Amino acid sequence: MQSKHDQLNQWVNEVAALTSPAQVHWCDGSQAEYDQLIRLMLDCGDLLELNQTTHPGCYLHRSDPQDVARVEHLTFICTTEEQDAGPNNNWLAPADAHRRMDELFAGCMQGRTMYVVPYCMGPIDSPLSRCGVEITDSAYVAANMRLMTRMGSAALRRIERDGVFVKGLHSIGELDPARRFIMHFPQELQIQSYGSGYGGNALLGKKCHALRIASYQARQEGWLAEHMLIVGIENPQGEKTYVAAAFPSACGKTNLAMLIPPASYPGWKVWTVGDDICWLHPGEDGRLWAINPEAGFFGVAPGTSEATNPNALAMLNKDAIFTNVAVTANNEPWWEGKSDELPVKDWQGRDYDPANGPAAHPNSRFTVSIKHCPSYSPQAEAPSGVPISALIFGGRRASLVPLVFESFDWQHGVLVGAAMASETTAAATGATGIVRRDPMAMQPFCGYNFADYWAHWLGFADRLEHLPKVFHVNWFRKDEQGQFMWPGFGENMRVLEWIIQRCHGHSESLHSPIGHLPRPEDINLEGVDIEPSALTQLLSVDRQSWAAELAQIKVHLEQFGERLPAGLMDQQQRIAADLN
Ligand code: SAT
Ligand code: MN
Repeated sequence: MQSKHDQLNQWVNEVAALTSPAQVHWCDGSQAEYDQLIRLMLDCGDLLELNQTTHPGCYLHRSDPQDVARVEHLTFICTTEEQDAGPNNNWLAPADAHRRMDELFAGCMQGRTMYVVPYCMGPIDSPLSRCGVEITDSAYVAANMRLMTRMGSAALRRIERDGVFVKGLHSIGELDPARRFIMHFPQELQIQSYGSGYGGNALLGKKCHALRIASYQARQEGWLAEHMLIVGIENPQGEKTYVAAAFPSACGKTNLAMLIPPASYPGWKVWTVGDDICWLHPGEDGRLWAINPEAGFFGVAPGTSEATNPNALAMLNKDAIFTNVAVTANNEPWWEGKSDELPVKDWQGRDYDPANGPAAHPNSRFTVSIKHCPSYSPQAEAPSGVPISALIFGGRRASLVPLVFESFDWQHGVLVGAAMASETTAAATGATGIVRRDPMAMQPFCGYNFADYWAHWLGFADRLEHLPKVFHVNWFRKDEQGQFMWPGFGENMRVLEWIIQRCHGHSESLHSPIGHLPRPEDINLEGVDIEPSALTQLLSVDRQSWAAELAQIKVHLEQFGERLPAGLMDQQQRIAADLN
């Protein structure tokens, strides 16, 4: 097959000439094709069948043990000018990167099938959506792309109509960490990824396209591509308020996206529009409108349970691909925190032995269509998206950062996002639990210089008549005994309620140098077991520690030198002065 798009055909031919596959398959996105991909992977052992009675259509993939997370040190932004990539990215000159990648790709698909995967990020007929084509030699990637994106014929028709598309070339290569690179060429709308089959490195529609390339495009075109979940929160009167929230990887975005309000919130409901990526566009009405470019979830499995996220558990009983989870004697998927039962095989297929560490890899994942989610919002298909009333930033901070605060205005809100920090997690290779700055949860994903990115954010103040309010939350405060002070999960509804009230202009707050905080009595504690003293602590601002934090924020901002927009340092100085 060929397309009606000459440039696409030509590129596919060039890639085939470079990589020498045994055959080329253009994906149409049909169920029959998906079934065929699954059959193929079952036959070669890339997939294992899970219990088809309790989990019909569910399969397990065990990845190479050296290929289980994103590799930030091997991920590059290749712009002509190094300064355009900024201190926040690894950089290579485009010509050097191409030379290196061409060497790796030469002949790498011999004996393999080359899949041509057209996909659309966003509702297929939304003007806000963008398309791409991923060429890959991995059936696992092709199958996961069908769950994660609008993949196949409809996307190809749109590409033929639009003309433009992002070119993504991927090969698992030898799965050798020493021969692994994830390269982005934003000026060429191109991605090249070699040597990894893992989600964020290999499903190129996700972080590579929908964040790194899209953030670059968004700056040129006047919108934002963000690492945010999107939810609609419905009150008992049936009014829905949409919010988008940015948290680093593996910090609970999926859980918040499908939250079930506690029993003391009758009539409230949370609708899931997206759990990871959000494209924000200024609307003609002066509000900010959001679409979820994805069509599925690539969620962290460990910790997902009936208590923490019943909606997620309910959607994982059919048609899901699990990666690096453990299995029970009954051949069901299992991970730490799921149940008291013990697994029989760990994520590497060994007999389970606690001496080998966790049974499921800490970054084990599930892939499933968003439509399987019980709280799925049909607005996820709305071509114009949903109007956003609040943007929420959050990180994992064991100390210092209050449960919730609100910024004074947009400029302050941008500083709050730019100053975000969080403990590292297993979603990327490297040490976990170390606090690092992760501005807007985009540290691994912004496709250009953060200084320019913040300037772009600040610019929305002049372009939007109705700016969303900006909040910061922290579900992860710990006490002296190392215990979480806030119950989190469904109980986060109590914080969302205050946020919504603030958006609708009817809630009190306390002024502090770092922002508006709720008074303890503004957070509804009915039906939850929290000591009032703990809440007071969660809502307090320790001036001395915050002064030290502001000093660190200054150092963080100074890295960006001349390019840093003045407004951010003004905000830093104002807060630092207020704290004294
Ligand atoms: O691996 S992904 O990048 O797709 C998930 C994440 O780390 O957020
Ligand atoms: Mn993510």
